[in-house]
Amino acid sequence: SYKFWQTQPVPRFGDDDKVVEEGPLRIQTVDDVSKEPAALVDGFEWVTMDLDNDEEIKEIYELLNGHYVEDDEAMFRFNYGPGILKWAMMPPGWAKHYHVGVRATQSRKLVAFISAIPVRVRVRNKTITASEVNFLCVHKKLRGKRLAPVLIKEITRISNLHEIWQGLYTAGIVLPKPVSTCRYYHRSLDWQKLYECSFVHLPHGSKPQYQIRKYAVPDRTNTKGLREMKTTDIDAVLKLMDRYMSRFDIAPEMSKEEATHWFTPTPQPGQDQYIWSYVVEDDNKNITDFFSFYCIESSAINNPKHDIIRVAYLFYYATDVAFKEPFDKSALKARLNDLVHDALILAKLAKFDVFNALSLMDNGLFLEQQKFGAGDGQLHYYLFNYRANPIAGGVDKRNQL
Ligand code: YNC
Ligand code: MG
Repeated sequence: SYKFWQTQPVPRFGDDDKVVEEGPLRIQTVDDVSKEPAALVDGFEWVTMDLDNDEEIKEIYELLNGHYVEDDEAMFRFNYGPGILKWAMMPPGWAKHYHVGVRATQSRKLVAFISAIPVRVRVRNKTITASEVNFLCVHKKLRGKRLAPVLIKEITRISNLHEIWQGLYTAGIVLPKPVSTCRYYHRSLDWQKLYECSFVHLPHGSKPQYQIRKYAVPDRTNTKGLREMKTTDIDAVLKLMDRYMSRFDIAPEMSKEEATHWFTPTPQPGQDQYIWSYVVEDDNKNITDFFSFYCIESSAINNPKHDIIRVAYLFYYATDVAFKEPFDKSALKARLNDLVHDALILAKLAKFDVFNALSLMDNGLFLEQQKFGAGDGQLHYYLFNYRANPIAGGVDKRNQL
């Protein structure tokens, strides 16, 4: 098996025990890279998608809305709106050539897509430039025809032509070979609606009103000095985040422009909000804490009562409590619980139905106390053309889950 992946520069299963020297698996130069895309089967052609063109972003939106990631029981499918798609695929450094589509030659219909963004990511003590690949999607009628490997090779070729030799990606399926694996956790905010969507079940011996009460949250936040983040906070937030993230084995390295994009995007007229960012400012005007979450709606497939659920995803966060010397795990735990509790309140006020988080960073310190429940989904993290030792659940070494 893995007929395609076994031909690619990725680690194999089986050589788990020995500690390896981390670095690229294959070294190439631009001269080794084909200047033309591989031919597609008859009747299909490569296109570059223009996300600034309203028609073309709509085509990508419609392909993904109908054919992108579903849960195992096909009850929900991601429904990224045009606004969040542009946010995700057009950060600083984005380029049109990383928005790769396949069209049917006759009908002009968009039938497949793959994208990448350039990122800097630190893996332990080394920082690499990588293509972060996302939104790989093949129309349901073209599944199982080995089109996905062709798309992956094309985004690799284009990255290589621009002297990017490493890749970073996540998937729900197991491929050779995850560098880290996380679990999804869900915290109900509108239990009744989630129940009507079969997203949650009534625990044996419970009653709906007990569940509703269990997940109720206050209607105002608690943390003194908590306020919405502004673009003028970026320097302080970046400094706080850099220091906080240095505690983990894998972390992004963001420029000021990237942090501005990811945390305080410029809203486009008429577009719904999809990112929420907050800071805590103390009496001396220092930014001591930061957290953010973003919105991806999911379509409730074939549900008679509800069309979509609004899902908040915990994004980055940081707190200076982590820098206390000596390290005080219980103080960090208390602070993170306060912050995430406020995040839940803010998400509820913003009409979210559920709040998601992964088993990474310091999330193990608050998931249980904040009434998150383990989901059945896993998220595997992969590096392309980079050999690295496994990273335990993305969790701080001093602070295992
Ligand atoms: C997947 N998600 O194993 P083998 S995540 C990678 N990521 O190859 P076919 C995948 N590979 O096993 P289909 C994959 N899913 O023979 C399948 N594969 O070695 C592998 N779903 O190809 C699979 N989006 O075309 C097998 O399969 C081969 O028609 C089979 O198409 C697959 O965006 C897919 O889940 C996923 O749209 C497109 O099922 C289709 O089934 C679909 O016969 C719903 O393909 C949507 C969905 C995936 C979301 C994502 C990240 C993708 C990362 C791709 C890898 C990037 C590598 C780095 C490149 C840059 C490097 C530089 C520099
Ligand atoms: Mg296919």
